[in-house]
Amino acid sequence: MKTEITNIAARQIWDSRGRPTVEVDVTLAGGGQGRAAAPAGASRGDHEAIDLRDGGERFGGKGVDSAVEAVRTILAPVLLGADALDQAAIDAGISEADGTPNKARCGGNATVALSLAVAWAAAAAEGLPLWRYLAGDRPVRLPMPEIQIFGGGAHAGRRTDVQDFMVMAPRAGSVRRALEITADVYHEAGALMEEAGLLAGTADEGGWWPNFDSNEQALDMLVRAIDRSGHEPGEDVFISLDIAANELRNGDGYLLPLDDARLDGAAMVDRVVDWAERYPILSIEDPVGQDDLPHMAQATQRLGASVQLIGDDILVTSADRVATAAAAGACNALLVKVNQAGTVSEAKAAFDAARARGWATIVSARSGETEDLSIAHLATGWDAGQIKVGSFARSERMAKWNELLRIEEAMGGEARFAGADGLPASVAAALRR
Ligand code: 2PG
Ligand code: MG
Repeated sequence: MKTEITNIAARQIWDSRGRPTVEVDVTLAGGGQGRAAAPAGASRGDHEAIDLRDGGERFGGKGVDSAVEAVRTILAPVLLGADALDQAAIDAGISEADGTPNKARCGGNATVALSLAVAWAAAAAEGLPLWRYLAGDRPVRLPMPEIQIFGGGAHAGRRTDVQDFMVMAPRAGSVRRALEITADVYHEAGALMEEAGLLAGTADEGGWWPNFDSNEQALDMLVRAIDRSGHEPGEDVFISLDIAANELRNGDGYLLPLDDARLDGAAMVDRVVDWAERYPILSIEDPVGQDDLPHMAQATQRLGASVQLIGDDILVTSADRVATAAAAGACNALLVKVNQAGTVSEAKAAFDAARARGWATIVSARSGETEDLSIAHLATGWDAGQIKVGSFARSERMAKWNELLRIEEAMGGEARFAGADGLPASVAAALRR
């Protein structure tokens, strides 16, 4: 059998923050090869798969020798001889060999790199790009990018309480055009901040590291940057926020030091609704903490007709948590991070659970990344509709944007940009009105 796994190699490489991470190579009998590397989050939910780190003094405790060893001694023996085309069986084998609910034994960093490497090898054996292999015969769309302009929260020394200030261009018509528009806004925002003496460098995902005095100052400056770049805020370009409120939890409420505010859940929802009413905001991620379903439901009820409400830390790419949130009326979109689930199949199950409920789906990078291109292919091949990679600088980010350009080019006349159709149906309809 050409697609039988004959060799699995694992090694430590370095991620975009200069931290160790796991890379895996998979080789098949027919010569097909696949490679993938694990990303790493900084703002993490407690319910996501756990990365195995060595601890101790070396590399701040972040060494991955134990995770690399887990691939070699626990996971590889189970997968050698298996058929790479059967991703479901591969991932079931990985989960079984790990034996914990959150990949604590082998590490989500080990399992995700292996699971993705198998998918790449299978696609190579079929002579297909990964996105096409994943799509099969179904027509798929290019995802609409969500791109960070200012970084904050855990990605920029908590200089703003809100973690990601991003833009979306649902009417761009193509990835190519969406990236051109983003380039205009990104550079204009940098120039504006420099003029105002507020520019302090770039944050973990390549966005501008700001010296703002309030969260609203960031929103004001973003609107000005869109405007000055020659695009119309609320028409061509919209704002998307990742509040990452899990990081703001304080007792049973939320602390926003920049705004000198301590808010209970209801007041946090009020604050976000107020921003959505006063700024051209199309999407909000994690406005409350990972277990605050009641307030996520409130936010969804109040804003969901015209704003996308994404669950990240609250859903952690889990089909079960999607079901629970949906039953509570919380969220209308799922952020999909394969390493939160630990394997491609578990992430796909969460993705399918979200789509079955009419939700939108956004395939996402982590704040710690490598040159790995998997998410550009997953977002396209699964027809996710949206993708989030971080900002418009640093090659671990640009590698994904550039890969989408190549995919768009390869699709030729058949290329279709998801645009507004990638949003929840109510939000897309509101945009069309
Ligand atoms: C998020 C991600 C990406 P991290 O919160 O959505 O921005 O951050 O990878 O640090 O969890
Ligand atoms: Mg998030």
